[in-house]
Amino acid sequence: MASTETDKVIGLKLKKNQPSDITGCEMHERIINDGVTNIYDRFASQQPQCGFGATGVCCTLCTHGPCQITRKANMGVCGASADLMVARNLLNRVVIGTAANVYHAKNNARTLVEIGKGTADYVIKEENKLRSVTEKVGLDSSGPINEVALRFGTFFMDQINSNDYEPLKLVTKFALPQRLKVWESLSILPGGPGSELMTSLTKGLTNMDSDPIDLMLQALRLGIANEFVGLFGATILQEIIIGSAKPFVGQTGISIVDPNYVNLLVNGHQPLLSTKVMEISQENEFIQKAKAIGAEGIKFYGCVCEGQSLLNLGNEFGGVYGGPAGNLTQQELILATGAIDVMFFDFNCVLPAIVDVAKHYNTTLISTDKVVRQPDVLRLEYEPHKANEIAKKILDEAIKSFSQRKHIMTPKITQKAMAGFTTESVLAALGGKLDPLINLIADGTIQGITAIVGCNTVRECQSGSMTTKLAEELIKKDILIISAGCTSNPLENAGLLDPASSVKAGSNLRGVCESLGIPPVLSYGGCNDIGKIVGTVRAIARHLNVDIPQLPVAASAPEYMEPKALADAFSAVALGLMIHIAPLPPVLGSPLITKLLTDDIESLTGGKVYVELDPIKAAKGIEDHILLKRSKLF
Ligand code: XCC
Repeated sequence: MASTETDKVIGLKLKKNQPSDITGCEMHERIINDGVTNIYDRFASQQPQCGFGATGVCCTLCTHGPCQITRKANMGVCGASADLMVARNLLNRVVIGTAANVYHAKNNARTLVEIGKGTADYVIKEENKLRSVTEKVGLDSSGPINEVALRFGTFFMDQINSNDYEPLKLVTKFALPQRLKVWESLSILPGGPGSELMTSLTKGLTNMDSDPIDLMLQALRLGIANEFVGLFGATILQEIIIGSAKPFVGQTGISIVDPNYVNLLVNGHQPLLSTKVMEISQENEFIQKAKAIGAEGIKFYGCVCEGQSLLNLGNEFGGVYGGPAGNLTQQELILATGAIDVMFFDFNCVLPAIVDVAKHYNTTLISTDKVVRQPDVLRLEYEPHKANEIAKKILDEAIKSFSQRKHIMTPKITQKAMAGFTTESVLAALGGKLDPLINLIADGTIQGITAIVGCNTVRECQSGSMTTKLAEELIKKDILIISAGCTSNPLENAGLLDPASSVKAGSNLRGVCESLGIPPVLSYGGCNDIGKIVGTVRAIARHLNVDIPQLPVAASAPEYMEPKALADAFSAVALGLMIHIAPLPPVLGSPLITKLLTDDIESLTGGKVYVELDPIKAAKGIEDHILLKRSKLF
């Protein structure tokens, strides 16, 4: 996109309930004209929404309720205070988020075990990484690679299922020693997440745990398990099986959908199957089948986090991967091109309404994991030993669906994006050592690092605009951005993953980006890749021999939307990071919990939550935090 067009996107005057980018607006208009349901219009029809739910003071757990805290009732029927309701509601959401991330990790571990047994349709891509993590957890890393896979995969499964009274080895072996001490002193060093989740759910029962502080400490335990199993753990396993990210320049946006091809869209977070579909789509049998029905070939696109994860794998699949087409709020708009033949989903975030949208645009939907089922939607559910067979069936469905297309409309503006960063590739760009990055931070050329992560929301018409404005403000202040999750999508739409966007950065950061040929926003992939960002932060802390809270770094989830993001926020706070959050989390009904999370908790873990809905003010708050840390460290 030319810079004048990019400016138009950024400067676009937002009307209520519409996307924040030109292409999104074009497709939104189309979907409205077609009379098809969409997230923007549904958000409008939900207004005004419930203030009790929004501030966390509504309890629906028992038949005495629903109870709400009002001016005339400062307790529920059971006597639950606003503090208890807020804390319990929050813990229950952190439970759901952690469970989902651990479920994802478990699927990866199962695949590794089956590779070890020789029954999976996969081989090990990153042998060295597997041997190194196996050694790190104290297991024998020698011998045939399949035996190592079985050993580490079994160990990982056992970790998930271990008791909550035995400290999790994945934490004790990988965390910084300074962090372990903090967590031990607070008694929040977690055990196996399966068991921790059971304990948390039990605490969250009515008339069980009525200590709001204890409920929040439990949420921190889950946050730690979430990071080391659900985020870091899941991505390490994934890298071992399908390979690590490498810097790569691709195209992004809804317009990448090319109507001349048989088109598949994957939506979710678990790329083991989608990479298999891409691999098999290059076989002559499928290329010929596509050509026989008049298509030029087969193309593949990603939506939500998986789109970002796949972009990060680079050019692995011979050009089959067209790129990330959109975020959660755009999935209906992508189908509205009328040129998606199959959309398959392997995890969240697939909107229930997609079933109606897909009917209108003749897209075949397929669920590929048992946790994401929809009525009347075809199920071809992933199992490690059936991946080849399922991939072929998905491709056949797409070829069958191609001839049933009608109403095609593809917009024009695509965007160039450089992605594929990890600790390793950032180090490689700097000559293989951390010193150059540390020196740049120490001398103030880079003031600090902010991880902008998580979702996009249509709330208050943010839809990417909050994320983009925040990032633009921060890079002006010479703060380097690392992104992971759906946040990368609006940042791509705004051109901030294009190295040319370094002109928007402060002069010092701009100089670094131009000399290295990188953008001022480095994408690490999907939201599970947040674990890799933490890996980079840990490496910097280790190098400087300090603890994470001492570093000039911060996190932000500027458009957080759902429970996985809340679990990740508790991971960040436990790790000692300040995490900026918008929109308002459901805690304001409790002065105690609000103060705990935004203030008091800093004296316990070193981390805290910072809530600010204005992107300019949020950037200033993050800068102040980074400057304070700098003044103490250097
Ligand atoms: Fe869903 Fe990850 Fe959020 Fe995107 S970022 S809206 S969870 S897909 Ni996690």
